[in-house]
Amino acid sequence: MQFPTNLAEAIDWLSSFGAGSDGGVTRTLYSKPWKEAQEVLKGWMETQGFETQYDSIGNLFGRLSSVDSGAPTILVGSHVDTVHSGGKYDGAYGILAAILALSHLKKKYGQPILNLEVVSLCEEEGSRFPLACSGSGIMTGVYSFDEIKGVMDSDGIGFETAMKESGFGLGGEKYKVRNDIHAFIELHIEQGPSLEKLGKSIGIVQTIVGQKRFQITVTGESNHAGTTLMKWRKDPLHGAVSMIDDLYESIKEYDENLVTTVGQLFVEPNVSNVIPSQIVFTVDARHPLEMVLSSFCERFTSRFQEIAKAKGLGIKIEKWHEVSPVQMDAKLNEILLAICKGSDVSCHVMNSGAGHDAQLFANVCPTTIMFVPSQGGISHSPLEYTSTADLETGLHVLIHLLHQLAYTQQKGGVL
Ligand code: HGY
Ligand code: MN
Ligand code: MN
Repeated sequence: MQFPTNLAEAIDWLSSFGAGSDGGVTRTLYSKPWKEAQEVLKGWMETQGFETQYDSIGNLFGRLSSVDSGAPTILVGSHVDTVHSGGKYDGAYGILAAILALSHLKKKYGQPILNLEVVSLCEEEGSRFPLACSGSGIMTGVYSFDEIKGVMDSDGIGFETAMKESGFGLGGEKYKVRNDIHAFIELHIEQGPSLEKLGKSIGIVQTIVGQKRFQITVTGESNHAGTTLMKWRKDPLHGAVSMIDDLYESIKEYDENLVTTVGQLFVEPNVSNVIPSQIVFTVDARHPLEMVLSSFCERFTSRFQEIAKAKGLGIKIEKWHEVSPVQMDAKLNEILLAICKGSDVSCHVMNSGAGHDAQLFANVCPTTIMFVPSQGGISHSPLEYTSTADLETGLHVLIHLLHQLAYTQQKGGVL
């Protein structure tokens, strides 16, 4: 296997695992391309002299041990899974840059004072199972394995079954939550237009917005499209359309930082001359303030109930993901700001509208995430693109940050 020697090569190399004919990348949790990607990342890390290992759910680690085995660990990385037909950079960039950064630091400075560890997190997107950030969530103890092991994908395959088929699995033992993480650092594409519009090279994230994701099931009476008068109908699609319209109308009463998306809509039986029996659609809502997010979600869920009642329809509202807004670590961000200033790298302090694994790590250790620009702000698409120059700037800042955290501090670290 020919491993990459630089970031641009690495991005193309990793994106070949799960590459689609539309130029997108699909690497869902425990799929074949997902496993191949983890395996080749493991191989590459080993050529760099890192000690590699998987944990029992498939998070992959590459460790550069400290001179002092009892030292705490600085963890750096991102997620290896993607959305369906996603881009080359979302998640992958953070893993690849971390490997190159540790390899550079090892070559230039030798063993660190604090342990340095790359992590390729198994799942963040929620693109196979109705759960997101399972890799970081289990690792940090925010999620318990028991609460997610039975979750099913759209083919009815359970999380634990898929995990074991992929060669992982809790042999009955409880997951050992990592409590040795001194700080978590994530380098990621912005997935939005701000840095490009402002002409800035680095985004320093202050707050990652909170998000709540729902699955809504509306049921009615399926019947013949020709013989059933409108007054006799209990049409769940008509109900769903009223609900979705109400959702997009009501959001106008809130500030522009509240966003909501209906990303999926399934019609049963999905036949043109049959009144549907059931509609399933998703709602994703996000805001930097928990209070606003909760009030919006309470409002739309009660409105959906009212609409269903008025139309004689059944409704089931399931919230399958929620994560609160989190602040990134002020001390880490102060160091980042100083590094950018010292290296004459333009930066912008901002919020993240996208969710990230950093949101989970922030529950257990000082955490920050920094961004590089996304061309046109496009992401979760084959058109996702970040220039090599911008990728390299992010890597440069990451190297400086990791050097400061793991090579220049006493055992107690800087935080
Ligand atoms: O959906 C998100 O916020 C992230 O890109 N998974
Ligand atoms: Mn991501
Ligand atoms: Mn993503």
